[in-house]
This record gives sequence, structure tokens and C-alpha cells, in this order.
Amino acid sequence: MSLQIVLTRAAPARRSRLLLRHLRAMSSGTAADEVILEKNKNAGVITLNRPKALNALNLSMIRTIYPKLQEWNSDPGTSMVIIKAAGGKAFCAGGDIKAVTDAGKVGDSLAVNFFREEYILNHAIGTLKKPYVAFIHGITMGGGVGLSVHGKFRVATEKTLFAMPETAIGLFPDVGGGYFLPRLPGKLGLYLALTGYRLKGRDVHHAGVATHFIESEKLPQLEEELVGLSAADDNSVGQILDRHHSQCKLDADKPFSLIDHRGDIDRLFGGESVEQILLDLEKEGSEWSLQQLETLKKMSPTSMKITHRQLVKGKTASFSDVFLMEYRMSQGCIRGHDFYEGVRAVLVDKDHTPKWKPDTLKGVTLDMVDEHFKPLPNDLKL
Ligand code: QUE
Repeated sequence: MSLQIVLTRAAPARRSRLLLRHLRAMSSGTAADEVILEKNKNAGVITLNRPKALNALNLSMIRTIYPKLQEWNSDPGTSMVIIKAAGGKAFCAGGDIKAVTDAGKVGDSLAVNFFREEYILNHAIGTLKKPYVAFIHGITMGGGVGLSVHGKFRVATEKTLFAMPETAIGLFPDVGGGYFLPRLPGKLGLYLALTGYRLKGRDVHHAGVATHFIESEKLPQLEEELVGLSAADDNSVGQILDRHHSQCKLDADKPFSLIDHRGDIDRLFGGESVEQILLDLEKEGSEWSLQQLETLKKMSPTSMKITHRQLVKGKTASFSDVFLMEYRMSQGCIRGHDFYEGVRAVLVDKDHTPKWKPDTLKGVTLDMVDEHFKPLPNDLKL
């Protein structure tokens, strides 16, 4: 839509805000703000606005969102926060990981600051005093998960594709994956973490990741109803979401795609080490278990071992201790090899044939795993 049409249709107050934003964007030489923060009545509304990059989260977006979230948290005139995304294809496909690995290679501070500030933002979302509603419509991975999953309400649609695929790029399921994954039923979280399995549509609700499921065409109406609440609190917001969820009949009879394997997952991913899990999958010898084995053999052995430890420790850790642990782990990955190689193979060259080092689970020693959990001089403070 042209700026002119947008301005003609907008209410006067909004019109001047839009015009100001446009002028600011023009003068700074960027096409548009990568993230839009605005008040709509009593709601603070965050719109991720980098659709061409699938709304991947970069440091400048984090630095825009965080102070505003803090402001809204203590502002009596703000009673809820909504986060959504532009473009319709992705909510947020991850972090701007390419920039992070480029920085890590030359010792640039971005590799430290990105993780530190991203986790501080994730923590602020999880401890917000006001209802936080994330419309996770479209691709939601990694960094996008951190912007949504810790909030009180997560609304999925038929277009939601949710995954924590980091073991494929030599990283680990960060952004608080160490907290929410081991709190999913049984071994489901560990399964999602190690294999990067993609949950689609209603599956995201079946897995317990989304709190509600609605048809995407209802999102604008839902937002209007939420913004229209005169006293938004967990109760009133929850009631509106519950009503939309119950009214949505789309795929209502479709069972969870993992329903036939929930027992297998709990049994075969319950081993006390990654080696044991792979042995158990092999011994089981079913078509499904051997498929899982093939998937896991492609992942970074180091990533799998640190992820296993992360979820074991995370299961009994406090919310803030999980981010401290993950900050240490992120810096371990920055010091290591596989993160760079995984990003090269998956996001840069796209040959999808990473050469992991070490390239076997046995090659990943206990010392190497420990190295990712050591306290650091510049540890994360929350
Ligand atoms: C595994 C991942 C990521 C991924 C793909 C994987 C990931 C990530 C991105 C991503 C996607 C779009 C972007 C971008 C990054 O893709 O963590 O900058 O525009 O951030 O298979 O872990």
C-alpha cells in the first residue's frame, strides 16, 4: 500500500505518527523501521518489520524493543503488550546469526552483545508484569521463539511453523530453550531440541508451545478486541483468546502429528547420554526410530551433547539461571568451530554438508562439554 493511501485511511493522530516515521526513515536512508513500536489505546504493540529477512532478529531491533518494553512495563497507561510481524510468511525465523558468526570470527563485540542483549530481552518478556500476547503466525524459529514462548499467551495459526533447529548449525536451542523445552510433556522438548522437528499449525498447540490456536484471517479482529479491552489483565485477555480458540474449528479433529510416537519419544529419548539415545534408537530398529537416528547423525555432535546437558540442568534451574547458563554456552560456541561451519553450510553456502569437528560423539570429550558451562569474567547479569 502506498504511504498516501495509508495516510488517507489512518486516523489523524496515527496519521501524523506515520508521517513522522516515514520522514525519519527517509532521512536515515533506510526503507522502513525494522521494528515498529506503537501504542494503540492501552496496548503496546510491537511489529517485527523485516519481512524480506523473514523478520530475523538483529541487535538493533533488540535495542529498540528492550527499552520500550521496560517503559511499558512501568507505565500505568499500558495494560498489555502485543507482538506480531509484518509480511505474513514469518513471525521471526531466528536471530541474525550470520552477522553474529562474522563478528565472532574477528573478535568483534557483536558476538558477545547479541547473545547478552537477546537473552536480557527474553528474560524481560518472561518476567513482564502485564499480559504479553505473541501472534506466532508463520515461521517461528530460534530468536522468534525467544520473543514469544516466555510470554503469558502464544497464539498459533494454520501457518505457524515452529522449530528449534540449532543443532543443525552447531549451536544449541538457546533463547531460554533450556527452560521451556524440559517443561514440555515427557521427553518431547529434548526430542524437539535434538532433532529440530518442525511443529506445524495446530501441532504447536498440541505440543503445549502455543496457548491458543486460531485461523489467521481472524488475527486482525482478535487484535481489535484485545486492544478494545478497558481493563486488560490475564483474565480478560485469556477470556477473549479462549473464545477465539474454541470457535476455531480448523483442523479441530486432526490429531497431533507425533501422537503415534509420544510413547517412543519418552522411552527412546530418556537415555542418560546422547550416545545412549542413539544406541536405543538403533536397537529399537523401527522405521521411525531409524529415521530419527539418520536425522541425529547429521547434527553437530558437540551441539547434541551440550544441548542434552542444557536441558538436564535447565529442568531444575530457575528462569534467570537458564539464561546465565545459555550465555556461557553461547560464548563456548563462539570460541569453537561448529557454529561457524554450521552457519556456512546451512545459511551461507547452503550446501547442507557441514564438516563437524569433532565429527563423532565419542570425539566430544567431557572436557569439551564442560568448557561450554564455565563461569565467565563478563557473565550475564539479570
Ligand atoms: C537452523 C537454524 C537457523 C536457521 C536455519 C536452520 C537459525 C536462523 C535462521 C535464519 C533464517 C532467516 C534469516 C536469518 C536467519 O535460519 O538459527 O538471518 O533471514 O537464525 O536450519 O538454527
